[in-house]
Amino acid sequence: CYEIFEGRPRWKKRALTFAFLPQNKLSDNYKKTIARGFSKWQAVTPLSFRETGSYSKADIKIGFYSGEHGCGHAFDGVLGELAHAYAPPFGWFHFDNDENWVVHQGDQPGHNSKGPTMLTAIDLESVAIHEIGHLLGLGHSVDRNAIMFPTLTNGVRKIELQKDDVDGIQSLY
Ligand code: TQI
Ligand code: ZN
Repeated sequence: CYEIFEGRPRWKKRALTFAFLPQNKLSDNYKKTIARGFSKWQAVTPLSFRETGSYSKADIKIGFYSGEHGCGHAFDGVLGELAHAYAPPFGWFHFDNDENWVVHQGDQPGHNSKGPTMLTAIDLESVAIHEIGHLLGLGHSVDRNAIMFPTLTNGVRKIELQKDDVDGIQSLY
């Protein structure tokens, strides 16, 4: 079953904006993949998500960082922590830049920024959808199939919201 954060934090408005850290200069593939994650949650809630070019004004700020990056929670290099996101109303959405991120285009895994195929590939879309759940106020689920389950099976993409995720988010919004 799903869990919501203590105190039931949630967004008080329905139209939310997100923006990518300009210095990251992310490719369109990365941006589209993360945007697709937002649209999955948008489809099952009254919330709407729109990309804005104004990073400073965006409700949700998305960035890729290595190690210490000023949010009080350092990244740890390859594997371990992959990403983290804060409960409402923070909107901090951080990815560990040291991971071997993989973006799928259609059925094919796209190439990644790090090159060597020895590194464990981490599916950007799977992680993004999970983190957006946190951004919206969901904690972890004990339902193994749920997007909000706290483990990703190696190499398995998990990009469809399950009933448990939908029940969880609909209890909040
Ligand atoms: N990052 C952790 C996570 O998002 C951070 C975290 C730990 C956390 N405990 C939390 C966030 C409690 C909110 C509330 O779960 S992670 C997965 C997994 C991670 C893990 O990098 O370990 C995914 C990020 F385990 F589900 F696969 C994304 Cl999908
Ligand atoms: Zn999590």
